[in-house]
Amino acid sequence: MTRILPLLALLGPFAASGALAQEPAAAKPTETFQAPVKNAKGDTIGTIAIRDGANSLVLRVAIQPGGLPPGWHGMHFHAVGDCSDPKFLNSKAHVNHDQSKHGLLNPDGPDEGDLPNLYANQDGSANAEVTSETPLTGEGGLKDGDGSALIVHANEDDHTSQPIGGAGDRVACAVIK
Ligand SMILES: [Cu+2]
Ligand SMILES: [Zn+2]
Repeated sequence: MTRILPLLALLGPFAASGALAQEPAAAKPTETFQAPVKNAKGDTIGTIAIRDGANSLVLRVAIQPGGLPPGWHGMHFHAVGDCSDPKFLNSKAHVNHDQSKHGLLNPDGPDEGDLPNLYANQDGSANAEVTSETPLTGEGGLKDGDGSALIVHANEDDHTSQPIGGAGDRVACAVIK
């Protein structure tokens, strides 16, 4: 035993450097972000939590009871991190860097802002976790110069029609900046 241990100690560094040489560039560290979700009156109705890691951005949405009308709601990343007006029009259109068509089910889509629908329960609460290929930071990231916003719409997104899948008014907003 006493002879084997020093031998392993000697081999250890070589084995480790050999493994590292085959790895791709260092994996992107996971970045996190949290923000309140506000309704048209400016009241906080929930939170968003984002984790952006090596393979995907993971968005968790948690809406309190009474926060939303029951049923399905379109949900998108909009281009500007501004929730200051009651209709949330300051958040502008969907994040869309390459003139893609809107819609997760559109053959000419999706744009970078498109996300699955959010379902609110009978009590108006909602919890969901969805992924997006749009990064939090860096090229094309949500935290660009003017930020971005997560918008929840009054109606569900059909994921096909232009410009926003028939999702209607904007009813909730979270600044991502
Ligand atoms: Cu939208
Ligand atoms: Zn879209």
